[in-house]
Amino acid sequence: MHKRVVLPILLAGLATGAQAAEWNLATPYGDASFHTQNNRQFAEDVAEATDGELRINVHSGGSLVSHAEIKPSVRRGTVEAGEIFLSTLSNEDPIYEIDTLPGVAGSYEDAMTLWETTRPMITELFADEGLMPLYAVAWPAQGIYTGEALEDPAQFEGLRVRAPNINTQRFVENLGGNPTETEESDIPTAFSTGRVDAMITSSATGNAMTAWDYVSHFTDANLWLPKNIVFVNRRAFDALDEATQETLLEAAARAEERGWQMSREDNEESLQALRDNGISVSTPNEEVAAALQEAGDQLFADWQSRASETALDLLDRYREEVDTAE
Ligand code: PCA
Repeated sequence: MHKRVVLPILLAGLATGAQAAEWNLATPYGDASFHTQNNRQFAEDVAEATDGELRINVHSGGSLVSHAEIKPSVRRGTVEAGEIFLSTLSNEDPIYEIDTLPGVAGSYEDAMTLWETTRPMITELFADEGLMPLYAVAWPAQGIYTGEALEDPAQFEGLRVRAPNINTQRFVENLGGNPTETEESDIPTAFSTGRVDAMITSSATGNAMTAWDYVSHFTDANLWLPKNIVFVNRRAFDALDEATQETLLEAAARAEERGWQMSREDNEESLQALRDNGISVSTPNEEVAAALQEAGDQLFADWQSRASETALDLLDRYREEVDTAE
């Protein structure tokens, strides 16, 4: 009885001669993150479109390797694919910080134009390391979570603020605060052990990390829309047959489009969830806005002094694009 079922499957495998591949994709973000959900959908799309020829296992929450180890592991090929917070690469090239600068891209449209403009340079830098970007997706705009209403910039004095990357840490310093870099998954511990009083992140992360357990106010300051990038080891990609490569890239393009849409929707849902759980959500008052502007200007000047000619040219090109689009 069994033979009738098994034999055709075996023959089908022999006929294509294909060797099914199984990849691991490591992400630092948890299952509650829309990025992780998008990655899982991407993996499902790939498995379905390739008839299981390429299966991608998504390992969430830093369970396979830690955030800092994801890119080195994918370079070595011990992990085939990974997702990271792009701006954590700022020590490699200031281009990676361009999406965490205030006053550059403060809407999804502009953030997408910024990605399209900088994608070729980032793709080249990744290629130099034997890596290939698959897609990048923006987080909702970054804002400030505090334990009290943020009404006076003097409140930043000595405030211990959790930040997700170096640039945000500098921003906090410019405001007079005391920054600590903390992984998203470590946010609850950072608050519960009293290491931080406040944090800069998105509505999405505030919601995923149940910010209401630690803070009471979210100042939706629309600072910037930083991105995650999903990438693959080039050798692993080259080892796939051409049809599978094509299918993978098509699924990646769809994941990018879907991801940006998910980000918009998550922002709305998360802002609502914050409110529903008792967090007061507001925009910065004039004094706070002025202080954020000043700290941002300083941050930008610092970036400009470090950025390469190519990065500065790309910023100019991006600005031209945005101006003509208006
Ligand atoms: N969430 C991630 C990165 C930016 C964001 O909105 C974090 O805070 O770590």
